Amino acid sequence: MSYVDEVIESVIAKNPAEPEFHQAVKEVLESLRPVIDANEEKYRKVALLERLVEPERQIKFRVPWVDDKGQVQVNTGYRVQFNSAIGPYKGGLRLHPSVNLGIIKVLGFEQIFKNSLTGLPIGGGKGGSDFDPKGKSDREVMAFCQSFMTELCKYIGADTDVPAGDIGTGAREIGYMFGQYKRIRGLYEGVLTGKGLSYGGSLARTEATGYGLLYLTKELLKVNGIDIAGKTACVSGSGNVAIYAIEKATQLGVKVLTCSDSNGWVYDPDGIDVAALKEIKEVNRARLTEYKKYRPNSEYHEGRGVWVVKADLALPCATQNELLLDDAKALVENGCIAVCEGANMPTTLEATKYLQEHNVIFAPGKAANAGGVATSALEMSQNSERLSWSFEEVDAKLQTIMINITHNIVDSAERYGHAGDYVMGANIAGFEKVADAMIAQGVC
Ligand code: NDP
Ligand code: 2IT
Repeated sequence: MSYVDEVIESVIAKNPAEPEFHQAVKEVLESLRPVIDANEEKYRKVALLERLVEPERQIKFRVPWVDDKGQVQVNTGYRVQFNSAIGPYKGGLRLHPSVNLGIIKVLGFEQIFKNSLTGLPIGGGKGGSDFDPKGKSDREVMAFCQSFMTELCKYIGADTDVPAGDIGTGAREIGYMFGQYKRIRGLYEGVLTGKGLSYGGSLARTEATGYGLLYLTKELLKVNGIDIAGKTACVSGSGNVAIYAIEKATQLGVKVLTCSDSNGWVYDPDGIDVAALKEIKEVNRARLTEYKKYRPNSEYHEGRGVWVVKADLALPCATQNELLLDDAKALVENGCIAVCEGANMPTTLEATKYLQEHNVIFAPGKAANAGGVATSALEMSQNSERLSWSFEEVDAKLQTIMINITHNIVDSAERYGHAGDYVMGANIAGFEKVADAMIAQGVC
């Protein structure tokens, strides 16, 4: 049996209750086959893959807090510190009822390769809780965040593990967590990123994931001889990533026709109005049903459906497994040119294969959404030197990083004879640096 198959089998045997993790390991290791087969003896000897798929540490803890009725609630908190070969653990905190250890491990595993692709010194980690901030009062969110950080603060630090935002964790949650960390540890340090600008946050971090997605999309289209200006796009989601993807797409001359939340989706034939979207989602924390009040020409539909709208580009920016095989078929039918993932693993494996087989340019999230964590690493740099850079400076660095990632994934795929397979390109480019560092550091 090949080394890759052996390791996949042992991951399934060792983690029987984590089907999402099996899937993620399979996806990555399968596409790394050309590199692993070429170095099999060297990697086997040091059990490189067995170490790569085993988190360095995983922490699971109780998060008790009191709701507005005086009732005690209990959630589960997680932090998976997956790999520190190239830097301190780095990755977001997801607050969503669907969170469990398997999901956090999947996201932490992906984060290793994503963070490596940025070219910056950050290892892979992820965390979160099954707490749902939706519908909670500010006080309840604060009570949860303080309790969560009371335990998490024992395991993180500016040079060990630096969490950030993800689904359900935005500037408000990061603020409450930072306050509690400072209070308990007595340290004013860059322990979290995505902080507010008045206490160590970086300009352009809020915009970074969405903007970065468009910088990569533009460059990847250019590599393929296509100009992004004048194209149409479908976007899913209406959170941090989606909002700033829509904003940058619009600035680049793309008309964005859709966005969505977990209840329904909007079609706006005149192009999504970003200012209206920001007011609904960032200021009022309301639902997309409100959008029609701002744009009477738009349509609101319950349920899912953004991928059936005819557009040149598809940018999934909501959550995992939101672009299914039937959606991929509809996109191909409608002449879609490119799918670039703003979210983490929004496209199922079958849908990805179908798109690639039908010559749709496909950029995986670990490359396409790396602008967020890259800018988090820039926030860490600013915190270390106790300086703040201008928006233009951070944005220029972000653009350079995304352009470098684009060429890196294109070249890596070509190097192994799979030109145009950017999933393989991203996995190989991300893996090589981590593998070198792990081997250089010996058995650890
Ligand atoms: P937000 O919480 O700001 O927004 C999430 C959006 O996705 C909301 O519109 C939400 O709708 C929708 N959504 C969430 N869960 C579901 C679901 N199960 N079904 C349908 N819609 C859903 O999160 P972000 O924008 O930060 O994150 C979006 C994606 O991007 C995630 O996959 C995240 O991991 C990834 N990502 C985020 C980065 C960042 O810097 N924030 C960086 C890199 C990747 P509703 O409000 O109704 O729940
Ligand atoms: O998935 C991701 O890359 C993020 N949620 C951002 C992580 C970070 O540390 O900024």
